[in-house]
Amino acid sequence: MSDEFYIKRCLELAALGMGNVSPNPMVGCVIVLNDKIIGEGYHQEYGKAHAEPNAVKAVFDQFGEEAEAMLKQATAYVSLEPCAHFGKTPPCADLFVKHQIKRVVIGNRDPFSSVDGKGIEKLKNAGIEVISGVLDEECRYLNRRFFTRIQQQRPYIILKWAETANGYFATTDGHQKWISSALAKRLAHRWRTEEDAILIGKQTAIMDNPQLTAREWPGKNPVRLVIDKNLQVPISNHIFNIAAKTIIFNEIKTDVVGNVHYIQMEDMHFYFAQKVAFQLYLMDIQSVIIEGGANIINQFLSANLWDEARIFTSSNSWKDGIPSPTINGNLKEHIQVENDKLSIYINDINK
Ligand code: AOF
Ligand code: ZN
Repeated sequence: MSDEFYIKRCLELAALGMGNVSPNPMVGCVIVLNDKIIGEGYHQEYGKAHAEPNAVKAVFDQFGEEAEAMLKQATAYVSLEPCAHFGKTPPCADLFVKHQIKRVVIGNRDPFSSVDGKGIEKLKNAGIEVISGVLDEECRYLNRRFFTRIQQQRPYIILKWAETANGYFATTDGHQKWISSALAKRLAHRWRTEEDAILIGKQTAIMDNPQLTAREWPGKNPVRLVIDKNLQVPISNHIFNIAAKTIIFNEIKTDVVGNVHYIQMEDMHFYFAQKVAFQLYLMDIQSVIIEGGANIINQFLSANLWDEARIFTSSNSWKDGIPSPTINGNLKEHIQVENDKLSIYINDINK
């Protein structure tokens, strides 16, 4: 099988870590001898073992004493450059050197400054044959959140909204009948499990009283972020319940009350989107899905601070309403989700 074939397998394994490894990247590793996979591993949880030690362990678990000799003849495939630093775990490049792996094939070079080529260098210095850049684009796409944080000092930003067939913006309040075809709602909840945080404005928090949890999909709830300059959202609203951590960006106070964190910001209206994005970066929030309202979404759009837009369009038309935001990106996918059409746009200008 080709190098691409095994890197693809690494990507499948890596994706199993989705939702559990942020702000680390998702990484998969496959160890191959004589065109047979002898061990597989992936980075399963933030702070725990990286993909490579898990794969090496799998070889030892299966082959016991023979493993050592097998590794000396094997190729290790990794979707991201093996790390070179002592972080929460020892360097993965050292592990390959220790076992004298014959050849290492890599997807992306790791842009993280403690690694960034140093892992490859360690391997090469030890006489290991190294190939990198295999399926570079696919690997990068899987870790687009990680790359955005490291290279742009901001989280990966996904805009999500629903609109009517004739272009009116629909929130999830009283009008939610049409957008929440059961499947669209489950999909939206799945998306929530995949991101670190979910963001809404005061208006949406007050009018819709949403929970912002991922009730209809197994996985973790994102951190709830609410923009509420003057602290006007009533404390009885769902966003203050204990289902998830909540952060309120405001101009009044910095404080922690149970699971609710208040973060004071100055002059929020100036460079609003930039300030919020940078604050999230400082808090190690690597990705955010913005679910409204139109005003918040328009601010991120006009600052060109967005990476993906996921838009449900219903088959219904309204007589009037708030015009939905206009999007200037590349259409990546068009999917029919029951009665709704889902369009996914990618912002190529930021790449
Ligand atoms: C790898 N294999 O599976 C992953 C890597 O804090 P630590 O020790 O977990 O290190 C985190 C950094 O290591 C992270 O920013 C990224 O550069 C790299 N992640 N490297 O060799 C892996 N997850
Ligand atoms: Zn590592």
